[in-house]
Amino acid sequence: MPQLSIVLAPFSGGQPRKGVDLGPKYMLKQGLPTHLEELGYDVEINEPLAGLPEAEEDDKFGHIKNPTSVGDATKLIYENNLEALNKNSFPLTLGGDHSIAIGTVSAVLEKHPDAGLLWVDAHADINTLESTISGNLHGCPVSFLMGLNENVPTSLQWVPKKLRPNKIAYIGLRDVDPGEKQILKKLGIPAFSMYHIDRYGMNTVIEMALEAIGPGPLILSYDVDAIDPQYVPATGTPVRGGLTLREALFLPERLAETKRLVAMDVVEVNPRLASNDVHVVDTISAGCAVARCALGETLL
Ligand code: EXY
Ligand code: MN
Ligand code: MN
Ligand code: MN
Repeated sequence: MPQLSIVLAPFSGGQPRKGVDLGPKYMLKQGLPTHLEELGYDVEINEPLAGLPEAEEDDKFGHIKNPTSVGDATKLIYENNLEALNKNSFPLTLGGDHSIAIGTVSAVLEKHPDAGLLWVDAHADINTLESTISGNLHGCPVSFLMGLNENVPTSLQWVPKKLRPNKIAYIGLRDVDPGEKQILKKLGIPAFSMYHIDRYGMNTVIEMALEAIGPGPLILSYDVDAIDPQYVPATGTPVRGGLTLREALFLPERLAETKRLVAMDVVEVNPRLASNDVHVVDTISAGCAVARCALGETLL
């Protein structure tokens, strides 16, 4: 029986809005563990952040917010993901904000140095400590994974920096900061925006993204704000003009078919930002469906 570790990452310190830490609890309550068992997995639930104190508001590194708690939380998530991978279990990490991918992606690259990363998001999350205007670390995880920062706060110095620019591809981008555009261009990082999805269709975009990162195991880091806010309203940085629900689910369905996925994250679900119960249900259902599709659920 394939093993699956659901790694709970109720962490909100990478951005300012409370409630993104409730994501894992809501996704569990929707029945995700049972649904994954029904798909044939032997499921365990890990809570690496249990006991981690809440971020102190005055923790700053220049204008960068909460570097200590982001460093501490991501290290615990890294260790837990690596433990799962080492016992041949698939880590499905439920966020939390997207800063947690510093931990998950680092763990996979430790275990599988040849792994490629698909970053599904409205945002590129590749700001450096210099380029970030907001100072929110959920906008910066990729720069840490690639080692693009010179003066790294002590708490984040553990990050191995193993991600190469030719082993990541973005899908779904539509809100990229000018500084981030420069970095993407300079490093030649394959990035497929909503324009490319309209132009070529999701199926072809997936083929192009896989071609760009080459062979090897795959990590899927899925920010639910890639999906249009009409389907996923309860998220911290919604941007209109996103993926339809079918495009959003076809992507993980297609990746499951490749049998190359070794880990995934579902992040930025924030039930507290819903203006009514329907918004909560829509958002949580979409997040859970993304996970189930990546893990082999099919329509027929
Ligand atoms: N680029 C903006 C920033 O760096 O603050 C917005 C980032 C939003 C990040 C969300 C998680 O994808
Ligand atoms: Mn993101
Ligand atoms: Mn390998
Ligand atoms: Mn995003």
